[in-house]
Amino acid sequence: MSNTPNRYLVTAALPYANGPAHLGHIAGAYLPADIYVRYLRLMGEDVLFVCGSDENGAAITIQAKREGKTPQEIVNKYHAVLKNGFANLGIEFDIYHRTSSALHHQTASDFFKILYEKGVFTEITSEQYYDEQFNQFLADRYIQGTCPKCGSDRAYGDQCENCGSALSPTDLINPISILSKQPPVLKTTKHWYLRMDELQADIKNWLQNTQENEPWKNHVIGQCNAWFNEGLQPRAMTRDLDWGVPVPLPDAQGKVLYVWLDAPIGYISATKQWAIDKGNPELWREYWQNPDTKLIHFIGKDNIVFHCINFPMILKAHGNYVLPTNVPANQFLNLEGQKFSTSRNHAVWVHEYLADFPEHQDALRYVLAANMPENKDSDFSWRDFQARNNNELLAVFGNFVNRVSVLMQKNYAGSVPAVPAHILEATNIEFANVFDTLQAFPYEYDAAIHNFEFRNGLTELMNVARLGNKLISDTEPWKLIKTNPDKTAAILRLCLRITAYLAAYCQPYLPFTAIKLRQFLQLTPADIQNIIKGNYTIETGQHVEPVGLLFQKITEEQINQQLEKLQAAKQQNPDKTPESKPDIVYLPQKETISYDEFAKMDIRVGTILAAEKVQKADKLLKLQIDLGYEQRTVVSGIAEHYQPNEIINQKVLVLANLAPRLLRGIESRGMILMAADPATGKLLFVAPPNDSSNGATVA
Ligand code: B3M
Ligand code: ZN
Repeated sequence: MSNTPNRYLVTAALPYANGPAHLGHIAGAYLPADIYVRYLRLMGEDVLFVCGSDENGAAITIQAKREGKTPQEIVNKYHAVLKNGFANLGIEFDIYHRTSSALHHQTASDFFKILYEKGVFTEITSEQYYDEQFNQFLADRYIQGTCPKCGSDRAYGDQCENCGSALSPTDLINPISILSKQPPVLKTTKHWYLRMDELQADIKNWLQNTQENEPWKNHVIGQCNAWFNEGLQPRAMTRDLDWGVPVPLPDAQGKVLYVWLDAPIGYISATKQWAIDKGNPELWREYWQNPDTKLIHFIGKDNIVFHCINFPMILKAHGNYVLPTNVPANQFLNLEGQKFSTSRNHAVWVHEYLADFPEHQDALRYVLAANMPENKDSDFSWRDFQARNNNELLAVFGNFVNRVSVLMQKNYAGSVPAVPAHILEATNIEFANVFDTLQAFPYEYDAAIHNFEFRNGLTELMNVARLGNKLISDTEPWKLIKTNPDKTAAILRLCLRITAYLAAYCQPYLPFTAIKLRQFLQLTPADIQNIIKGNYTIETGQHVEPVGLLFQKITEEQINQQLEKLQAAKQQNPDKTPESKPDIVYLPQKETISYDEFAKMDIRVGTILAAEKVQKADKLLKLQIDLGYEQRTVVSGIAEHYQPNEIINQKVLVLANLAPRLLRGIESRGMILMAADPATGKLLFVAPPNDSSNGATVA
């Protein structure tokens, strides 16, 4: 709420144009970005919001093979689906660009050349899998084989989707090329690796300094620190592929830029295209090169290292670019208690939602914002969607506005009634709490949004609607008008004031509703500014239009249809389980103990705040655990099962009163409870629900 506008460049992760977007994507990056941007615009800040389709990489070429199309046909199709999906949900980018464009190719290519000249790459020749029938090197995703960790025979070269382990193609047992279905051969190939090891110290320093001015989310910093503690390694910035931005070097035939370099430069090329479209091609520099710009990246947690370490490293090495001010990454949204899965079609697709629930964009925005996975994974369920729409959005917000509209039409034919000054004053004094709340609300709302606490911001907004509902319920204007018409009129004016605040401030979350409210109160842009500045006045005789129903009830039938749809998808795409399951060996049960012996154990709910490998101990991780009443160090033998960065924010059960033990010179205070899977040997967290409080006792 400053007088001179700040300049913001806001980005949302570029989705791969190999499929449509689902609700997990929306809650993860696009909705929070849009709420943030809409609020900044409302506050008169200078803000540019860029995004686009990521149209390069192996994901696209695989999809093309699957659909029997060319990569260009695939990206054309899904670029349109993604773009329309966002637009129809009210996600308002200033530009939605694409990385198959000539401008992007040029920008990324030039960027690579400058980095190359600065000497930040090292050329490494290594052996990689090659398909002799198709005459091409195989991207990690093009190789399938048996997972060395769990035995699933459908693991990919980068990851086993059965057990979640991160893999390298050479880890796979019996690898097969998904192109020819033949075993690939190892062949040497040269790539350009970013010296992340050499650049680590510098970027770590930058990240620390940035924190001093602007706190970042704990889970984001935790993940970065886990990477730093492990030590960054050089990472290939090029790939053998025939689709994407060619490596602009003479000895690089058949090689393209890798996503880690190519995709974030897409933000820059999108900004350049926006500037060209504006008729001022150099304007992009204001956003990328003027040090006053605040650059904010909205992403999901799988892209944290990419945006917090890799991209800033590249920008810094290039020089003359701003670095991110904040990266408010979200965690993941689940669907009905399970991960979204594209391959199993366990998903709610944006375009299908919009077809099934036309005119219900704000209902979805509301529910996704209320459940946003800001600091931990959260869940979308159709029952919760129905309950929040019917019991909150409709029963609180919609009901209040509707009551005001009906009272205004019925009693005053839509014209703001006159009230004798002394009655107006007396009524305003009687309901001073309404003014107090309306005065405090913008500051709390502002703080929530600037802290990326969008759930809290929404609660603040709904509290304004609750305030209005309570005022009407307490005063019952439909009765009061018979005995005290002047006071009733004064109360209605107060209700209109509350509605005006809702009209202005619901815009970031509920933009479709905001349009209706502005029409209802006939608000001009100047009126909106006055509401924000706290000096909006309601004049006698001012006209209000009848407002139709803002929200519609979601029926049982609609919900059942959606649940059936999910169930049908599950039956068509059952979980892919390994064909040959290893024999299960159950450990014999231990000897019987008394209840008193059990009751001596103090088991508590905790959260892993930080994790790092213990030097020279393959099995051990050093964990920092928040137990609510205190934080402590626990050394746990899970290092062969989990990478430090994947367990930050994991909820755990801790045997809290275990006598301290010294492990590799570290005092370990307590023990994490793990389940050892009898089939795979994998250690799994015995995880309490995400909403359980740290320090809660277990018995
Ligand atoms: N499409 C990769 C991913 O989804 C990529 C993100 C680009 S953001 C610059 O993980
Ligand atoms: Zn596995």
